[in-house]
Amino acid sequence: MSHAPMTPSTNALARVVESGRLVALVDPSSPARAELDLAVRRYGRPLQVQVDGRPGTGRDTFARALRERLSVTAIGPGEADRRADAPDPWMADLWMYVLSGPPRAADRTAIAQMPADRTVVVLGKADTHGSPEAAADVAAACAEHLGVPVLAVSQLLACADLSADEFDFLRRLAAAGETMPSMSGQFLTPTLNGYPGPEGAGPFHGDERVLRAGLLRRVDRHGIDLALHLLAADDPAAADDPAAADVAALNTALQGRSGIDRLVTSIRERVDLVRHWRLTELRSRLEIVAARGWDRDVIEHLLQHGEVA
Ligand SMILES: Nc1nc2c(ncn2[C@@H]2O[C@H](COP(=O)(O)OP(=O)(O)OP(=O)(O)O)[C@@H](O)[C@H]2O)c(=O)[nH]1
Ligand SMILES: [Mg+2]
Repeated sequence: MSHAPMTPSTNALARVVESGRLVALVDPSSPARAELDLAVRRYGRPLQVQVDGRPGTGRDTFARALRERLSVTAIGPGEADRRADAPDPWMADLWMYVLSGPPRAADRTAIAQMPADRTVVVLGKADTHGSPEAAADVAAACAEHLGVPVLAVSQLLACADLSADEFDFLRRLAAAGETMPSMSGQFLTPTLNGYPGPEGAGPFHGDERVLRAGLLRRVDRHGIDLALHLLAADDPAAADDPAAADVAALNTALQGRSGIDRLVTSIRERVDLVRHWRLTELRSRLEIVAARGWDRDVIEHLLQHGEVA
């Protein structure tokens, strides 16, 4: 989808609203004042991203990853109540479509209905493809099928927030030389009871099954595998990749391997488009205000000439 280039008057309108001068155009007692206030706040609201995809592809987790790692306002399909907190009405600026493998007919249909210039397609659950290289290959095949770029992201890893207890338990597993079994279910079997932990940490006495089930749910098999590698390979004294130093460092290391940061570029590339659509929205709001007759002259002049009469 293409869009009209910014006209000089739209550019000037942008300057007026972005410099905070829009509301001051009308008298504080004008009935238009509240409308302009609202229009300005909507224009300046944080970036809003809507996450879509087929059920089960990890859409809600993806939206959480965007919020927690990239600080954008994002909602997935299971989080409609979040819209209540958003400036009313919720309007997406960007769409992210989550695939979990090669696109199916339903994906193509859904993607075709989204605004092409503001839609970013991702291969989610990238960690389930065995290796980053394998995930990149699948993403490249998806991109070829769809004719748009597709980035591989592990949204669950991006949300990694292991607790101190989980960190301690993983450290003990790594010290005991345990690795992630090929069948996830086998990981649930306790092995550590009474096992003397790493140096200085006494024998283990927690609820191993609960910890193991929690880890699988929270970072899945690949996250556990990665954590065990980082904790086993890492020398806490080494300054270059101190993932084993503490739980915060491990969480940061896991998040850093999620690929979520690469979406920053995809978002930045679309910021001008978002600005364009927000100005279009602002214009139509102002047209409605002028049509009501409130401060009609000053607003119409602004819309036509992009400046104050
Ligand atoms: N391995 C892995 N699992 C993930 C990832 N993201 C989400 N999941 C899991 O996939 C399941 C579905 O995740 P949701 O985020 O609820 O996905 P959804 O698309 O909203 O799914 P529904 O609400 O069930 O339609 C959960 O068990 C998640 O833990 C990921 O990046 N990697
Ligand atoms: Mg969901």
